[in-house]
Amino acid sequence: MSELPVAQERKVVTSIPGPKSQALHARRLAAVSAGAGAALPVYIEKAHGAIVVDADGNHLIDLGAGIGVTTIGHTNDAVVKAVQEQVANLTHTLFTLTPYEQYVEVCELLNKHTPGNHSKKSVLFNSGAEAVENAVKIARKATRKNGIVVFDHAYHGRTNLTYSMNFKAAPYGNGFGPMAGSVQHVPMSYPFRDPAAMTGAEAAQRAITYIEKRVGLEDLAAVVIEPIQGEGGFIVPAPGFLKALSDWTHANGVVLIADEVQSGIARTGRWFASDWEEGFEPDLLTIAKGIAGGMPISAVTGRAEIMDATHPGGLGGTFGGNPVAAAAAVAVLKQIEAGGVIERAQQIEQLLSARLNELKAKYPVIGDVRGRGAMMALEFVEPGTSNPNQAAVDKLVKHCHSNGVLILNAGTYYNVIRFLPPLAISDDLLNEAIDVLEAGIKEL
Ligand code: PLZ
Repeated sequence: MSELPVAQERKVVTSIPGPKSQALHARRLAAVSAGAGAALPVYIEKAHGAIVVDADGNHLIDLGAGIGVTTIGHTNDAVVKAVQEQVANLTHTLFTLTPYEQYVEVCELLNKHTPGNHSKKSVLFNSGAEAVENAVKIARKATRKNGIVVFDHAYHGRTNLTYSMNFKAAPYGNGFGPMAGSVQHVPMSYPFRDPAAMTGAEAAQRAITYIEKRVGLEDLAAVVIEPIQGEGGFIVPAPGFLKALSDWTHANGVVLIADEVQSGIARTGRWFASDWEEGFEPDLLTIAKGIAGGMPISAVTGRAEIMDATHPGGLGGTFGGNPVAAAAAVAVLKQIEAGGVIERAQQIEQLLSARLNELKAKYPVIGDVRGRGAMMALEFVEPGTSNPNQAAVDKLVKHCHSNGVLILNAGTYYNVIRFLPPLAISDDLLNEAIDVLEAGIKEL
């Protein structure tokens, strides 16, 4: 369906970045704010499946999917078709003025496939940060309280409220004026770095004690947690942690918000990462990234009584749930519903976890392998210790990029390599990308 076929193969034909990318980068440096960073300045012209093609004709294996966005695959045929048809019919009305069906359909699909059998409603926005902002607004309105609890290593966005919710002040918050108030950070369950025998329930109790002592229940509106932390380094909390937390919030009238912006929409081998923990029942979910194959759209989905507590007119925005993006989301959600997509994420986990655990057994610079589905990571350490090894990750990321594998780092200490491939990736491409990574590890 994409205009020119994109061969699903790695092909490095120039240095990376090549001359055309370098020329484009010079233009960019003159025209674009320095505040927008550039992790890998190769300028991409087209993409399909799991391959992105740059201006110089290099074909790179994509292990990042634009940070977990093109989960269904680049230029997925059904998404391209839905967008092309929709863009020719209707591009905008503003849903809160004169509505259209696609918005409603996205909400119906999300209400159906998010965790929990309770009655649910949804509302649509443009970005992950906007979804998180609105989930907090909704929780505050429903509880008539202000306080928000977030976790160490969390990432929630780049708006004033959401950068105040991030764990890392640098680079997200520093120098950007007063942080939003009423946000408190408490300890996360981080099995690789927690005391060896600490269970999920114990880690939850540690967090709850912080909440009770430092924050108090009196003014606490919501607890916001990524069920698998994304930017923080794909930290999977110990089993039982999420359930104990939601048991506590439910018992205390606090809204539990699961930020599934990175972990949601088939990424982890379930519809949502929250589905992996029996008994974990978030009240609200924030959803974005993988929902629409690259089109910008996000959602808050959750308990109908909480979602309806906001007065009519209290939620909205000009572009939220735009018809073209909504049509793309319907195309993605229906493919997941039809079967095969979630199963593919599970197969990718099997392949990745076998290969990555082999690497860990061979190379003491790898301290931990973790994750679920097509959301897995390696945490690098100074061999024989658990000291974070950012230098190794920096070298490996460079090595992979030079060899046509687009790979992302992550982690509070920048010492994690994360795998977020489009689910359209073949086993062969995935194996080839890991071979490239292994060659880099050997050279360390
Ligand atoms: N919540 C869990 O992962 C976005 C950030 C990229 P937006 N993560 C990628 C960057 O450097 O800006 C994210 C997330 C979780 C919220 C967000 C925010 O989503 O769509 O970037 O606003």
